Amino acid sequence: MDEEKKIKIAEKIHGDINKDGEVNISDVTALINLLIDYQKDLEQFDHNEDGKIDISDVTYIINKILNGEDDVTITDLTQLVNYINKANVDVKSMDINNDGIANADDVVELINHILNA
Ligand SMILES: [Ca+2]
Ligand SMILES: [Ca+2]
Ligand SMILES: [Ca+2]
Repeated sequence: MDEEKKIKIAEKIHGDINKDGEVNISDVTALINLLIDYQKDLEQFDHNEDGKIDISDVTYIINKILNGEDDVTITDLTQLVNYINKANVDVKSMDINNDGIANADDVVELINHILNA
């Protein structure tokens, strides 16, 4: 396969996790490692438990604080906003099947792409 074609495939499935221009088994390993880290982030920051960390979690916490619920604090809000502002978490690059969520399904999707390539 020529280099251009490899890169085209990589772009098409967003599966080139380690950015070496090819989509292969090393990307599956890289994706799994990213997801393990991301899972820890989700446990801490996915307050509304929809599998994503985004502005809806900020709204969720603000509403809880306004309602006087005591299971979240301003500290939770600050940590969440700081997390969202960090540029190094790229759910899009992990979201192989484009459903907006990065999880084990995306690993399966990536493996299928590689097997069918
Ligand atoms: Ca790669
Ligand atoms: Ca969420
Ligand atoms: Ca996904």
